[in-house]
Amino acid sequence: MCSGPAEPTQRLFFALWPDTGVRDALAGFAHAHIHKQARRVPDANLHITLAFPGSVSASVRECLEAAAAGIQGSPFELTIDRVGYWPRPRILWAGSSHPPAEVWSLVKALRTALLACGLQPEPRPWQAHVTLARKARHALPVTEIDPICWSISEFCLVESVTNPSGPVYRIIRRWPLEGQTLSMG
Ligand code: 2AM
Repeated sequence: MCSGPAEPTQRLFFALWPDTGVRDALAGFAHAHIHKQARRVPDANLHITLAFPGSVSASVRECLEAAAAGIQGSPFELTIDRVGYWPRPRILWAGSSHPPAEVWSLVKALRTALLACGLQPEPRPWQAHVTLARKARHALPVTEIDPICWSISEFCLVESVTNPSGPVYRIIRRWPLEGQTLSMG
């Protein structure tokens, strides 16, 4: 049996995108502390991934967008106060020692959205991190950093396009966290 032409797909992920102040603080730390041998993530690409659908068709994207639009959440603050190193992927990252309950709820809701759209969420437990550099040879000498306070009032769906010069991320939709509460009675 012949198969038809492959359906076009987009590589997508849900993320928290930093505002200019947070991005500059993260980039400032990375520029000051990360050796040039490591491949620093371009400033414009810094983010926290919440869930990773990967390559999906237009109909799955529609399903994900509809599910995301139904997620209710309140704005919250996330403090970036630590850095770490994962030796296997050779990644240097910045993260939060105490991710607030709201971000866990958001991640859980997005995992449910992925499942509802027929996708398998990442089996590894989610870790609140911003990848700062790849191909890093070793950890940084510090594990704590001056806290960067990140006020979060939306999450977004991002497309990742791999160019010869590296990945380019494009925010394709944003959903506000409006703090809606159900009225009782
Ligand atoms: P990383 O920063 O930890 O590498 C775009 O590729 C974003 O999606 C990156 O932030 C990347 O996380 C994340 N990502 C890539 N592949 C992934 C996977 N298989 N599971 C979860 N997140 C992934």
